[in-house]
Amino acid sequence: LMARALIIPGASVHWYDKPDARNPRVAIIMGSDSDLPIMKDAAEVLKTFDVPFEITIVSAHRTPERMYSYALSAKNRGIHAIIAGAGGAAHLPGMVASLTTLPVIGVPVKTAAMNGVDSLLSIVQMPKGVPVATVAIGNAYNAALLAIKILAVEIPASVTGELSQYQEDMEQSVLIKAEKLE
Ligand code: RP5
Repeated sequence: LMARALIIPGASVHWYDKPDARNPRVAIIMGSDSDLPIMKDAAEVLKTFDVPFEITIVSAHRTPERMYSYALSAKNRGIHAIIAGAGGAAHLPGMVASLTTLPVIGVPVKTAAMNGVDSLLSIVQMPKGVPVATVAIGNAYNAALLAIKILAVEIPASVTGELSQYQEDMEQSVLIKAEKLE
């Protein structure tokens, strides 16, 4: 059962390079469709940088077998990094990390009960030996940027170039604000 349901129409696959046109490089997964309003930020960033990705729902608790097969097959399918978002007892990123050698970036999704602190602690407090790179609560945006940085180690300079430009633009926007205050 290796369904790859794509839940954002038109955002399923984006490519930066013709030979890789059919190969998503980043996987965005989440425990529930209720995580989508947060996780779509990651999809938007990947689209902006023209990085091919897939996005779907994989629940550690509700679809454990799907999580298993998804995590075990991700590397062979050409995925380079997995962004996993979950809320509450957020076991998806850690469980996926335990099943693959790919880097996993965890996104703690904000919850009603504890504002996402439960999600953050569930994701960040991994045991020694099973790392998950955890971003701030709700910051799927940063998860995608980190995934792009991982990819940029070995993919065409076009993406690396765009990253440098992104960082320069960010610096300039702060410097302009600082100048206005002086
Ligand atoms: C987690 O439980 C999901 O990642 C989601 O953040 C949370 C609530 O899920 P729903 O009850 O909205 O499906 O597994």
